[in-house]
Amino acid sequence: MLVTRGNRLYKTSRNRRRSRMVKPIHVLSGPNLNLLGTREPEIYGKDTLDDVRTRCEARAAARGLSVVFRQSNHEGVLIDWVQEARTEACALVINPAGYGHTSIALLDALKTLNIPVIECHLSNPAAREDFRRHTFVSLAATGIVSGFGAASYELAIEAAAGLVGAN
Ligand code: CA2
Repeated sequence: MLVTRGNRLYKTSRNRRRSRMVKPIHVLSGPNLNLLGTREPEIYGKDTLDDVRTRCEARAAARGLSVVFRQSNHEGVLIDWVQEARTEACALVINPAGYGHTSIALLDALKTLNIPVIECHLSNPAAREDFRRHTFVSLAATGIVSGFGAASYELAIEAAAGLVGAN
């Protein structure tokens, strides 16, 4: 059985079962990603966000973990969810979408976290327009996964699982 102590996971035997269960990985997606799969498949792939959710859930389950998967078009809602992750998540995966390039408020919220933060992008913003080359969110990220389409989210789940010790 896997249990948490701080942000790390530990295995315990049945007779030494601890009451605290592993917290989920929170996966946040920013503005317009609710439309994923409906346009620009050559950049973002054909998967819908629901497909991405299914893939994340399967990856996490294979590591004995669960995910809370959410999307919002609103900066303040994303910030509220980042703050919630402070106490409710073992790690955070975030695709900030356009807000990654603009939002100091989102960066400030992410800097309050004491859990691994994996920034994730479907495309590789560094290989696109100049204005995508700077991402404020990266300043608070433990690591970044970009350019693998929906698989970026799965790789981010793998990275998060590794960082919290769910190997
Ligand atoms: O590559 C990524 O995941 C991005 O975060 C996607 C953002 C873009 O602003 C970033 O530079 C890179 C754009 C999200 C647009 O959402 C879509 C809506 C419909 C179809 C596909 C994507």
